[in-house]
Amino acid sequence: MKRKVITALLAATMVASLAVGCGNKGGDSKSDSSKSSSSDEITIGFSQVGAESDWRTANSESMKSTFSEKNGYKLIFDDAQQKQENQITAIRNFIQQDVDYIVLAPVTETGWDTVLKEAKDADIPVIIVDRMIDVSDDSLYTAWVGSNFKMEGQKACEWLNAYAEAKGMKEVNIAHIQGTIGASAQIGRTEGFDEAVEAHDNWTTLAQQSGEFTQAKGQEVMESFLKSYDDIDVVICENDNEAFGAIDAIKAAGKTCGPEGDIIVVSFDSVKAAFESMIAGDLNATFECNPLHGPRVAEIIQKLEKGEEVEKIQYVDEQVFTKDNTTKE
Ligand code: GZL
Repeated sequence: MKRKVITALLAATMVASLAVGCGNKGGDSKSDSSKSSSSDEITIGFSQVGAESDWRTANSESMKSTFSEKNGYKLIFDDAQQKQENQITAIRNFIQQDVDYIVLAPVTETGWDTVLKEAKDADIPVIIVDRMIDVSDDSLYTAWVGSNFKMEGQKACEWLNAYAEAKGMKEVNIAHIQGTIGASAQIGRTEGFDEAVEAHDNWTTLAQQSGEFTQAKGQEVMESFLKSYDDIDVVICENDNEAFGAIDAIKAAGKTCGPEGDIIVVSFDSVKAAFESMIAGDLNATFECNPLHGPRVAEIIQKLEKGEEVEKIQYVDEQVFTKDNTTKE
């Protein structure tokens, strides 16, 4: 609890100097100011969305391995099971425990002003990772580390356009399985997709529904799409886990998918299982969403510890993977 120790030391020093200033009334000012910090461990309270996807697991692992005891940190990790109210409770607990920093991976963009004002009033810096927050006062957070989700959506549609043209597809009928509605990853990827559909006269969105970034919901949504439409050419899934569910639904309906199949499958994240799915010939392409935020957040915290300025918005680097470069990657 480094920040707390420093605060206590400052208070002790102030009392000691006052005692000296008013004549030493037997107060042992020396012992107050000579108190060494009991620990220079930095305590981090991390509110994680949940464990809904392979991406999320990798993101949690990155934070846990970075903010380890041997690296000089005490990490208090809270899994909100995809519920904002749990994240708000966790942040309040972190404030009560007077942590040195709060890191928040917000489930959705809105609803954070009140609790982040409480953190600001408690003088605890807040770092946002992954999805963005929409607050009235951006001084409520010190920095954000994450992906450019709209660019991910644009990259996916640029790839699809080139692929469809190369295959000589006259019409491109698309089923769209979105992520958790209101999450920046869903907002950005959907924006990139919707703009691409607008720009291509031969593209049609047959259906659009949230698969909540999970495999089970992705399969359920694809099953309903397949019951309603028999002319689906492409399914765009806003994360790999939804795509795994959609692939299961396509096969259960007696159809095929992937580069040699009836339906083109496109997704986001690029988790390990997505590479395996591309090698198996089921998934056509996955657009990377880099989950390794731990080192970037640690860099920010170390700068803040030294009183240095930090960039407010920090994008992570990302690529696109298809069967052609899967084996190497
Ligand atoms: C993206 C992240 C999304 C992933 C999903 O940064 O918020 O949430 O794409 C995860 O796998 O559930």
